[in-house]
Amino acid sequence: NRKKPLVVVTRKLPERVETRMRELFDARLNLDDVPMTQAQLAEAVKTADVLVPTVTDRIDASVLAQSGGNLKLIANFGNGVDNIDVTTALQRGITVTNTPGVLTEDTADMTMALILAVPRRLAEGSQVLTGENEWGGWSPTWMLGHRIWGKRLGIIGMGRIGQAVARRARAFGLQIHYHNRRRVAEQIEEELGATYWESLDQMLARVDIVSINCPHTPATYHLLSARRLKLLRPEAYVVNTARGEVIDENALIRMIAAGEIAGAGLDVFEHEPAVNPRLAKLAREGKVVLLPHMGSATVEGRIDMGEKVIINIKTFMDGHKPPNRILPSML
Ligand code: 8YV
Repeated sequence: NRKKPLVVVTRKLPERVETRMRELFDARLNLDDVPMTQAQLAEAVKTADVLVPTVTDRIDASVLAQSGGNLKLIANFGNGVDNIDVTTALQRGITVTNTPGVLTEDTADMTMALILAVPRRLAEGSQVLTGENEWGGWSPTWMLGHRIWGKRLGIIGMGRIGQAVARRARAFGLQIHYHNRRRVAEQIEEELGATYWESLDQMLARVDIVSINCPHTPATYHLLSARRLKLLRPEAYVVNTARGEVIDENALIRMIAAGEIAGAGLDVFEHEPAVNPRLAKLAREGKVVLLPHMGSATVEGRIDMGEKVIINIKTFMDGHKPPNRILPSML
């Protein structure tokens, strides 16, 4: 009759997940769903055996410095682990896991939605009927967007989500180009009809739509820098469902406002939850479509993510290596 591990969960999770966690663990759940402060996080890691943070928790070196001998596992509720100082955690002997695989298709759907929404003026059209503007009736030259069929999509990051985006985009008649740290297997390239660009710069100069699908790491911070954004053609669109930090957001805003880039579909931002007010202005002008980090936000997906977290904790507590460990080579 082993003592149940003390598992601290920083945000409210789907009920089914919380019920299961209560059964299996000594679960401290955040039922109010108020984000924990840095001080509360530091307090939590002093006693917890396992911490379950989300994207809104910054588990940095100063929080980790407070961790007592108990904390052995950080089971992130989410795929991206840029909210956690993983290097410091590993140095302190703490295992870190994430929830890959279960949010791939949902995030790819949202990416595709943005790839369609911006060129086809979805938000603007809806605004005509729901906002203050009046619909004067159909006209042959009114509300014309741009076709995506036949255009070139450049995917940055050809992991699970990038490939799921490519499959969808291909079905919509887009030509698939990609840049990745490593070239993917030939069979996958063939299946996706994807062209690999070792040079991101060269790819950017040739594509009509760019989709960011890579993680945020020190190597990808501002990967779309002001210099690289300038390589895009003025007709190009940028879509980001990964992390805001991968794009120099100020440069993107400046260039869209100046007509040097056609527009953007953004689900993530550099300083979430704060969103640069200039983006809202561009949205009113129909140049950008903005979503509040909803890429993986489905009822089904959140339950699947919770189940992944539980499997990682259980496996770890049973003395085995959890399936979704973050290894130094992934950082
Ligand atoms: C989640 C995400 O909303 O998994 C990720 O990396 O960005 C989203 O799926 C968030 O991370 C939950 O913590």
